[in-house]
Amino acid sequence: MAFKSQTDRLPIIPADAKKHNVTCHYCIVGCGYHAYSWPVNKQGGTDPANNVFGVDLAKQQAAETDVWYAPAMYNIVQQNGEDVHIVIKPDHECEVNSGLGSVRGARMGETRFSRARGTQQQRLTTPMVWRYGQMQPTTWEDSLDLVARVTAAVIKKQGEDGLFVSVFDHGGSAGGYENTWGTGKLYFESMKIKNIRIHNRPAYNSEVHATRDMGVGELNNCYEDAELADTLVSVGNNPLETQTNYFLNHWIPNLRGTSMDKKKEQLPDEPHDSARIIFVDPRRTVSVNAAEAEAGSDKVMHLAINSGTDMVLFNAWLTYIAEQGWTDKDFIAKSTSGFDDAVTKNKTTLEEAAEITGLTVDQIKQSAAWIAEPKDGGKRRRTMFAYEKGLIWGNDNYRTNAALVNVALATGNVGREGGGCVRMGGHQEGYVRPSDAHVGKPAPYVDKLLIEGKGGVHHIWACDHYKTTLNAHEFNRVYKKRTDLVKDAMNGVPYGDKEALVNAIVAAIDAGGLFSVDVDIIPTKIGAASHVWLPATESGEMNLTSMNGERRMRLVERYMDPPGVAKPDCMIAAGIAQNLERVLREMGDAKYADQFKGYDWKTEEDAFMDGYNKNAKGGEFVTYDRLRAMGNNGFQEPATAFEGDKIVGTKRLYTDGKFGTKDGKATFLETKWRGLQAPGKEEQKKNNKYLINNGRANLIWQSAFLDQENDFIMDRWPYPFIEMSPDDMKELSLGNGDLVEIYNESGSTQAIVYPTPTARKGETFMLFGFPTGAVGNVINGGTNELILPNYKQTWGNIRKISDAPENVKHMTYKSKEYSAT
Ligand SMILES: Nc1nc2c(c(=O)[nH]1)N[C@H]1C(S)=C(S)[C@@H](COP(=O)(O)OP(=O)(O)OC[C@H]3O[C@@H](n4cnc5c(=O)[nH]c(N)nc54)[C@H](O)[C@@H]3O)O[C@H]1N2
Ligand SMILES: Nc1nc2c(c(=O)[nH]1)N[C@H]1C(S)=C(S)[C@@H](COP(=O)(O)OP(=O)(O)OC[C@H]3O[C@@H](n4cnc5c(=O)[nH]c(N)nc54)[C@H](O)[C@@H]3O)O[C@H]1N2
Ligand code: SF4
Ligand SMILES: [Mo]
Repeated sequence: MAFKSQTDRLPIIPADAKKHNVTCHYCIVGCGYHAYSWPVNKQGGTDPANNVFGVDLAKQQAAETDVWYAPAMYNIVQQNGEDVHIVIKPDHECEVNSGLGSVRGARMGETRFSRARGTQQQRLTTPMVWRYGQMQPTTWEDSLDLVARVTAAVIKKQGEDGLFVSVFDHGGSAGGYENTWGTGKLYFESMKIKNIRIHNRPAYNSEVHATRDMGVGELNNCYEDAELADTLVSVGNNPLETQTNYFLNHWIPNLRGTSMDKKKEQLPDEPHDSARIIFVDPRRTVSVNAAEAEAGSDKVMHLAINSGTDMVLFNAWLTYIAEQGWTDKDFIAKSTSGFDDAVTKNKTTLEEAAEITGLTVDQIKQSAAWIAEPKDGGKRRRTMFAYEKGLIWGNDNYRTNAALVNVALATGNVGREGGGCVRMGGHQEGYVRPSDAHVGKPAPYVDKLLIEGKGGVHHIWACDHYKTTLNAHEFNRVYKKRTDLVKDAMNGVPYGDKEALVNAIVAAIDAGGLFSVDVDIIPTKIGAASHVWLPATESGEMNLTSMNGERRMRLVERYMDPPGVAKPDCMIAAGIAQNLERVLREMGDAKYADQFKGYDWKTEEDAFMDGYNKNAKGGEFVTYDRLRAMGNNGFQEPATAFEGDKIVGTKRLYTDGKFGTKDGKATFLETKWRGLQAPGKEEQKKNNKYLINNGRANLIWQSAFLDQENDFIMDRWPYPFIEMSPDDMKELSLGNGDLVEIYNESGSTQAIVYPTPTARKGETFMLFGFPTGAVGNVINGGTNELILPNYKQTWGNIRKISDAPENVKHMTYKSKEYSAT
């Protein structure tokens, strides 16, 4: 039987409970929540005067009531050392989610650290160092001293290029403006670190260079545009599962026709209908299913292209739309450059495109018409283009990204209501750092350098490459070997003799070793190789700011104590800087030591003021107090003024037709098809039978770092799934839930088989980044010229390891789809 929490009743929130603003820190959407907390020895009552809702809870509430919360939203945490009840429930007044939760965000309560209720006991409560042959708890003073001594010794020997860094660049938790600034100041201002990579890719670069080079920032519209569009185009993106409440609260109303009043009111001079939607994805996702169920299948097109061939489709759209005269000529003339050239150079016939993408000529024609054919009366169609990891981690990222932006620009759909050409996004954003210009372009391929034995120290901030990088099998093998060299050396000297210890570490590094420092909230897979763990706080255990996919900035107020002595990442960065300053001074290098001044922040708010307030565009208008007052609706960046008692924001970008290039004109780019571009992909495809497409599932957040300790999730997914067609299963004699190995020339990994009738033969889909099986092991090291990984185009073979393991036998293997009736 499936897991049940067996909670009979929950305490009622009393009328005088504390109420904090919370933005869900999981995905880009950034849904508004409130955290209610009150002393553990107190409860509210059903009488209107005795509960926070002010209603009679003894009566049955209406179906759509706001007056409820689930066991998953509840916990007992600490505030200033005292136990308090906490309920973290969706905010109905937040424009982003209008009270919706998701199967991730609505579990924020039960995934908090609680000694009283035993949840998330995996959280790190104290720094840990490798000592006497194992990780041992210690103090901040001791651990940071070791980090600083080894880091300084390596920099003295190898220069700053000997320090390798892996670090988040996002908002939400593990990030936020406070923490990107703290780490950015350390590595880009005090130092000029070049061998640095971002959490999700092996170099320090943009995921979407092309659109930026064209002058079009990737988050240029607002969520309301999805309610105003005539046509939605979703490329390589599964929004029901990955941007859930954006899809449910802003796309579905348009597909159902319930945003029609809004359309008529805001855009009165043109005809309106409910939206049509086009999905470009080699696999049928549950988003396609949901769109069909809600809009009717005549309004939904699923273009199931051959993996990695998006660019050809987009070039064919551009060619055909230009031929039909459906372009926005005024906009092209006034606000862009290079249109004619791009149309000539990217010319792709419908037949050519059909051949390469596997679509029919009719599908390509019809989708182009849905995108660009004028509406009745000749008004231009409003089309919103949204893309995410199927494009970003797809074949030939730069050109494919550019080819899509070409279509959006040609049809005049950037900077207008119901338009936009945008990333759907992953985490929230929260980037403010000193310039990274010294890193260069292309940026160093950090993983490759580590595998080649380069670097002496590695600082890791909130990433778990063992689960989430490419070429992971080889990376893990070498990383373990190199860090083991240092562990063995540390085992040979007494920890208390600091000088002997550092000398032994440095000697091991000289012999090919690597010293590893992991800043995380839990012990991770890569952390098993590390020598120091530094415990960080999560969102809610500190004050944290970030913005969502429509640039909506909010403050999450600290609503609970962090576990043990965990600190915000920005304060840990400050601690590393201060210790480096001290150690360098002791070493007699006063000049270099001086570069590590300026970290005397007392709180994360000080880091915010030093970073965002001074450095972000419009940052001078933004303070914690002002953000707090703006509540869960916040404002949309960039801020342009502070008027009355409100921060004034920017709803959409580029409404004036001026873009982010030198001459203000958006630039069309040449995007010629060149097959599977990343080195090794064509061979891999030739040599292996199955496409190992991979990505996300609704229930699981990222590498399951919190989910792995959640009974509900582990009951459903003790192993990663691999979706396979019943035909493929039959050929390999596989039953539901059988444990299989996925293998190729780059490595191997494991998953359980999930029968999927809609999967095409030979095309599988595996959950990414899971603790009990990581797809990264079979992804080869090939990237594009700018060092962007190509996780999605992966091919492997599959063999059975065993019948379904005991802990998956209870699982359902029903279709993940639902029907409208
Ligand atoms: N095969 C394949 N690989 C992929 C992808 C794919 O689609 N397919 N997608 C890529 C993408 S888009 C992403 S974003 C990456 C994700 O890759 P990672 O960033 O490596 O994975 P996460 O699970 O997000 O883990 C982040 C770590 O941060 C820790 N953490 C959480 N909050 C905090 C905090 O506040 N402070 C600190 N210091 N630590 C914290 C967690 O415990 C966890 O160990 O994977 C990439 N890899
Ligand atoms: N539930 C949940 N939500 C999340 C996350 C999570 O871990 N769990 N993570 C967040 C993060 S960090 C990110 S980056 C986003 C990612 O959000 P998405 O990009 O929506 O998610 P993915 O599942 O990685 O990939 C999306 C789709 O790309 C398709 N795809 C594969 N190959 C191709 C191709 O060649 N062409 C096209 N057009 N499509 C292709 C896959 O079939 C898949 O359906 O999700 C965010 N939201
Ligand atoms: S959709 Fe994203 S931001 Fe909203 S509750 Fe779910 S995980 Fe959180
Ligand atoms: Mo991501």
